Amino acid sequence: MSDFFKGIDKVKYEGPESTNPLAFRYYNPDEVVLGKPLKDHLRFAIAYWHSFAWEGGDPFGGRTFGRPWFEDGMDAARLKADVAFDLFSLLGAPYFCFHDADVRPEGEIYAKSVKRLNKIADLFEEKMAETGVKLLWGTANLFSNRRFMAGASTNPDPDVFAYSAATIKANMDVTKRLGGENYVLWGGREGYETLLNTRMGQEMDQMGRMLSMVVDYKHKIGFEGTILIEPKPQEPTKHQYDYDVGTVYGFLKKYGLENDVKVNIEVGHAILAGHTFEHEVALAAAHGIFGSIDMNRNDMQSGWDTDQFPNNVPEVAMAYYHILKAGGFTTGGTNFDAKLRRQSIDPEDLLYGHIGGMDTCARGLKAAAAIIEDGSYDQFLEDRYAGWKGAEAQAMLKGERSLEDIAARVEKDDINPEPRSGRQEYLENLINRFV
Ligand code: XUL
Ligand code: CO
Repeated sequence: MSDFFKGIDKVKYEGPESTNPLAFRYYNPDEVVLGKPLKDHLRFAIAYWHSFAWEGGDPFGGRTFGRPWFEDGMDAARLKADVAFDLFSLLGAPYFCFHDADVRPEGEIYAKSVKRLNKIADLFEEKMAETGVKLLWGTANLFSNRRFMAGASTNPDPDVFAYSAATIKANMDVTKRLGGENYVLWGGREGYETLLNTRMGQEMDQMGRMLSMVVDYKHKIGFEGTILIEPKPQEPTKHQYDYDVGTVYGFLKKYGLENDVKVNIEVGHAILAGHTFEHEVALAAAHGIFGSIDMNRNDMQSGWDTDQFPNNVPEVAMAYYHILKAGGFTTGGTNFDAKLRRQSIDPEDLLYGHIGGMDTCARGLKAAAAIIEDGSYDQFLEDRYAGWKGAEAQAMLKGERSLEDIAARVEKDDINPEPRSGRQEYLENLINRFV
């Protein structure tokens, strides 16, 4: 244990009446909901980048956080790992997630970066064995270094494509070695700033090729985790190819990867794409590509990705409802892709952020479970679509009827549909009983 969190004890569940700011009021990891402990439903993960690598800068000013590991070099990286595992343990978070660039200093050449990554992975192996904390997913940072400014797999320079492929390979190797349950690809620079200098079709083919190689390599090394794409419409590039779940699904279909790749859906990215978070979750479930979530919230007044900790129960409850209806997480989980505000400079702020986020998610999940247990919402949907159970409706759906067949029946039976209320306000009130 490092002394960064000196004086702070392991966070415990104390119940809704507790006034202790360093206790959980709703997240009781062992509480059984719908037959499963909360910790196994939620599968919380802490993101290394926001909590340990981010320095508190904004476009108008630099670092605000004072952290003893904010220097270059492997000693600093080791100290950062010590503190990271301290936080995971204090919070009782079962998982963590990282990019290569979060955990090791970059080397002057590729081989050196990989060597350093593997050194830190050795340390992670020890710490994971000691603490029982597991890896939800690993990923490569293919967006911060200036070599990636025009894209990673979508770069006009094939050497950048090659460098990216090599970097992904190294990160998949490390993720497999650490027993990671997923491998994530977020294409921060996979898009363009101006069409004037961009061949979109060619760039998409490059991206399709890279993803196909990732899937081949996964099978080759026997990585049992899930490959996940994380959609986002823009930021940093103006147009990103992985815009949203629907766009990613079309991309996967085009390159024949829809059975090998799923999605990691982030709250703030859904909002940026003009959707609700639950829309993205429900659509992924409908396509059979739901994988995992990056939990956070956006500031509704700003048009960018603010990555704040979630604190709005209704906002997360319906997302967990759709996750539960889809059968819950398998290899996925709830990763806090959330960072402190830049004035929150103290070690305990890292705990407040995560405690609030974990409590919000626990309340959301419990509300979702209560909606399911109550059953009246599900019954409403059942009734609304009940007509489709009829023999003729099934025949239409199964392709056993042509347009002419249907037209003949409509004419013969004098079919004249009577509109029925969609009951939106009734449903909003119904859901409000639980959230
Ligand atoms: C960026 C973002 C990333 C991914 C991993 O908006 O969400 O942190 O989650 O690369
Ligand atoms: Co994310």
